[in-house]
Amino acid sequence: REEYSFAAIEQRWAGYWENNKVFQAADDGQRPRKYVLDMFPYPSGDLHMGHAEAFAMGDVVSRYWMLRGYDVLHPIGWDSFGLPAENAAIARDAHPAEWTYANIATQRSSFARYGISVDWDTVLHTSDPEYYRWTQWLFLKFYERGLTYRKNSPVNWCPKDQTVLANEQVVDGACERCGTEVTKKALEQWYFKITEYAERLLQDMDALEGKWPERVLNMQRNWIGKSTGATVQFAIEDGPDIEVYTTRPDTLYGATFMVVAADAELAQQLVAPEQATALEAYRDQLKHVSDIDRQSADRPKTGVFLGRYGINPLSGERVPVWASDYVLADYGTGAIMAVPAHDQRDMDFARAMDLPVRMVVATDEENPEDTGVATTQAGSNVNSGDLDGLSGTEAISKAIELLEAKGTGYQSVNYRLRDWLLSRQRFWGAPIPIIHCATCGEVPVPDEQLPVELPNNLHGQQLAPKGKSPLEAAEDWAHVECPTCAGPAKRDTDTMDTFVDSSWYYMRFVSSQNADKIWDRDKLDRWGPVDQYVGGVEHAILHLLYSRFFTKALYDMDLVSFTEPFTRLLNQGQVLNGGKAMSKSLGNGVALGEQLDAFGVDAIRLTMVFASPPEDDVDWADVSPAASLKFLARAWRLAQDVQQLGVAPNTDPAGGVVGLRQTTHKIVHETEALLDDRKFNVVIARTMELVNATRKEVDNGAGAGDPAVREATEVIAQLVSLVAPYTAEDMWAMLGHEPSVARSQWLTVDDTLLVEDQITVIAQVQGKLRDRFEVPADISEEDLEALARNSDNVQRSIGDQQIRKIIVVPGKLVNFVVG
Ligand code: ANZ
Ligand code: ZN
Repeated sequence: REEYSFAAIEQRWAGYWENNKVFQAADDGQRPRKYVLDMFPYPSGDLHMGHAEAFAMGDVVSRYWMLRGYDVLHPIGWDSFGLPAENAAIARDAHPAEWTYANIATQRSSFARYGISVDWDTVLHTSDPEYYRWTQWLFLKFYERGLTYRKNSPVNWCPKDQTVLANEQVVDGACERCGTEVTKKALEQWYFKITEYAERLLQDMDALEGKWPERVLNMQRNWIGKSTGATVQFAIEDGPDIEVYTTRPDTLYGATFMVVAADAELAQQLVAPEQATALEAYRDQLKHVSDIDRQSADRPKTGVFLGRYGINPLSGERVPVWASDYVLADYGTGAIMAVPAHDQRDMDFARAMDLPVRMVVATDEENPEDTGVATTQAGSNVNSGDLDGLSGTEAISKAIELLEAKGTGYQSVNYRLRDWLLSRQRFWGAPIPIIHCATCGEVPVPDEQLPVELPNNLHGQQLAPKGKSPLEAAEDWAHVECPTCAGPAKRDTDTMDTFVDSSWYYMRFVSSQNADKIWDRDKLDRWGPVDQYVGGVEHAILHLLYSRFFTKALYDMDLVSFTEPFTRLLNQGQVLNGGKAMSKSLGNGVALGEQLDAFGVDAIRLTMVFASPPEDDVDWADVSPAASLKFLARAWRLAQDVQQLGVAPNTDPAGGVVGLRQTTHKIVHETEALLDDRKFNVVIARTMELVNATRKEVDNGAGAGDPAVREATEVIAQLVSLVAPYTAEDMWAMLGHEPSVARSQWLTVDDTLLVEDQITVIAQVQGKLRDRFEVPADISEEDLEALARNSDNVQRSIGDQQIRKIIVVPGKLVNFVVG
């Protein structure tokens, strides 16, 4: 008898699926479709444990849907532009493409070994000119629609990577990639107008409720940051009117001063001549303060009086106007009415500058005028003219009503979301397809000249960060004829943020080899949107928000027919070791390759999926790939037994032992619900139960020749195939079927086999039998007791005696002790 050997089994099936295109979607209109997608990998070295986990999870869904008879599209590609390749190229004096495509080759063969059910004919790489041609084409479509524009403004700058960053790439004031503290720089940069979509990005999340992790939805909601309040006009003596944005128009009577963002142009427009020098000095000093410090609550408040006074539109009061850094230039109107009694930042400023504090909402808290602690609870308005006695939303509505009547304010909405800064001063990205002409201005590169390919003569040190794009050095490349006037002109030398590439790749997959069109619209209509997307929570805002924006914009351009790209989202957990994320500095890394060599692909995949629910972290120190391997061998031996002693394939299972058939059908039935719920680990536990029940029947029951054993073993092969494709394929062949198990038919559950096991229990009073019931075997103690209590015979026997004690023996009896 052959022993289970993962190495021999892997060898037998190596290349089988790819060579036979087992996982190519038929797209023949015969069957309903499902589109499963894993976030595509970045080609930094070989696959690691994190990839192994994420792809194992996605594969469960993909393989399950295939077994359920769906035509499944499950593609793979590489997010292959980006900084690491460029840094590697500088270090090795090479071209980024060399490093990138070598890593892709390594990862590709690892993916093939890992047995992921992908269609290898649809592969794409975002750094291929055939792909980025369309990234550029989309840039121009957005440009045509006014959704791409260039502006000069202070931007986030990473001093180490020497490039600008989007707001989304600044995490706690640092570059999300290298951790360097981000500074500000005034630069002319390209933006996508994502703010135009803020409200739709927010509203459409309602439909994702329950389908996306709540955590991701909340992170996106917070990032979009909708706030509702009022825009209020203050007239300025000897100056232009100022508008302020406030969420608390009910506190208008407590506005004892105003503050303008010191770095906003408004501050310069407003400042009285005698204060201009002071303002300039303050602004200079600001340049050295990071955004994070500016917003920090415990930093002492600083500012400059602008020498101006505003008039409160409701009270008519005259209030001084200050400039400070705690007000941000690019939020709301860049100016506020300060209400120190009810806003702590304003309170701190008032105390620092000796400005008056006036309580206008009386609450249970101590008077802020005395304590210096702003009060924020709900209460009743005081010192507030017509607003006196009102509270909360009533006071807010009334204030807005009064402002509207005077024409000095209105209800308004603000979003924290900012436009997406997409240009980068780096080499390894899609060149921005714009030509700058002294005569014609910005000229889009005509379609027929796309792609604007990267020059291939730059490498090594020429790519070193210099604060301007390395493409500036490619003079032959940069200097071109203007497409409009044929005069001398220059290409834009910035490249696009790689998040632009990944914002639309899921659409390209439906026709990734189409050289003439970005996608085949019919195919995209048939396949899109993605039914199940799988990837890490680190993309909660960046990639997922950008993709949602792209989808909506493309819908508005009538290029796609759906408005949300990913119907369901699964965030797999991390793989830890010893309770901590694997890292070089901790020295707790686990090399995927070594694990695969030691235990085989199947056991590692099984271990990943069995360890915990997919959203939870897996601690590699707590799991046992050796136990997984043992289980796989046990499952495999059942197929071997059926091969040697069992009935032929396609034998009617109806004559098989009923007990095992009931177990099989019950487990398949449960599995369907569990898989819809993404409880993959529980599915594996059920599979283990089925293996045990079947083994028992083979060894101590009806034997391997019973048709129920074949039926159960075939189901086991299918369930095993969700995580352990090599073992499952081998089992399927031993069971006498043509490969592939992936294309086999899912068992149709026979409802008559689902009846729960019934058992007989008895009810006693003082140890004497009084009644009997047929109940489900797994009845709870409470239900059993209630059933016995309600029995007529039992009640008659107890009569008016006191029940002193009730003894419940699960599965057997209930005894009432009375007297
Ligand atoms: C008066 C007031 C009284 C305020 C009060 C709050 C409490 P959210 O909810 O985040 O939208 N604000 C407005 N623009 C600002 C800017 N550019 N920089 C810093 N702060 C700004 O916050 C809106 C509130 O933040 C506004 O309401 C304003 O202060 C402040 F008891 O106005 B409030
Ligand atoms: Zn021109």
